[in-house]
Amino acid sequence: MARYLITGIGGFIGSSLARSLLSRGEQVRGVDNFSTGRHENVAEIRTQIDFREADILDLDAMHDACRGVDYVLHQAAIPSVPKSVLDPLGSNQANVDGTVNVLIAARDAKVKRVVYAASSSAYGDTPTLPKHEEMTPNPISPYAVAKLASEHYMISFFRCYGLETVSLRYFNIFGPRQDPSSPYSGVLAKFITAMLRNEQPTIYGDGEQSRDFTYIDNAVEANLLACKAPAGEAAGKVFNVATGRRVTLIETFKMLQAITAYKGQPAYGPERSGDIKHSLADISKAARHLGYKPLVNFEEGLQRTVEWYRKAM
Ligand code: UD2
Repeated sequence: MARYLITGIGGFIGSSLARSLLSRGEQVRGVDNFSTGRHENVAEIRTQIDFREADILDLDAMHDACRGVDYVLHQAAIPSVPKSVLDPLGSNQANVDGTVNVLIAARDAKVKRVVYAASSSAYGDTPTLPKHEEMTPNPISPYAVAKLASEHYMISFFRCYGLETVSLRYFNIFGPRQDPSSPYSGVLAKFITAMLRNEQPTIYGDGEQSRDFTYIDNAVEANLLACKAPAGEAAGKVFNVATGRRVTLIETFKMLQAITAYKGQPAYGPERSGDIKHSLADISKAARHLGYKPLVNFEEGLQRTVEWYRKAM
């Protein structure tokens, strides 16, 4: 049995990681400041975890949190491209300064490995598809820059201090517990909940933008593999975590119409600043080094997610 620290355990990805680890008999400690995480996400598992309400910007709290920990899964962040365009400083503090704190605390506590929630946004709008890890990053939004900067810090801490770090570039993760309530929420959480309430979802731009939407179970699996892979395969490296298939927003809307029986049409709004057009991953590096392959495809993931919101709403 190993002890895991999950930063951002109140978030949708952090709380999913916690549930999965608990079901495997692992020990879970978690921190969250509930700036974007939610109490409801951890309420059910609250008695099974060592939970500390803390901000990753608080270095002392991170030192405490890392004590006696084997693996850190660093998920805490202020996500959202448009939010970072409005507040680049806030994005940088949470997404860069916060990461450096977590790394310092993990280094000092002699943690075995830190796995980081990096982002596909690092690639930016490069025309080459699929995106692979050897491409030169081209971040557009402040959020993308911050996520990429933290990846570099991960690598730096491996090179300078020998702390084993792995960055997982998540490609639009979705699934149960993703918060649909903020204007900055992920598109699938917003579309699904709107359509189940018979409300009109809004497409920003022409709807032809595409994403490699990745169901949460695939991201959880990638984290577990990233902890256990031999250091020679994983440490100091960056991996795409995705499915290797992209769908447009219009296609996605139609698929959701079939699942939810929503009869209306989407509204259209202006394209978002900082948005990128197409996103598709090459997942062969993660397959080669981590043994990663997607467990749940997009259609199945959509079905499961709609089912979950149907019950939760
Ligand atoms: C980026 C990253 C993703 C993750 C996420 C965290 C890319 C390709 N992906 O997601 O990996 O780090 O940031 O926030 O950079 N949209 C609508 N209607 C809505 C909401 C969104 O049309 O109500 C559009 C939006 O303009 C975009 C697409 O849907 O074209 C996906 O938006 P998103 O906010 O779900 O995620 P995205 O791609 O910015």
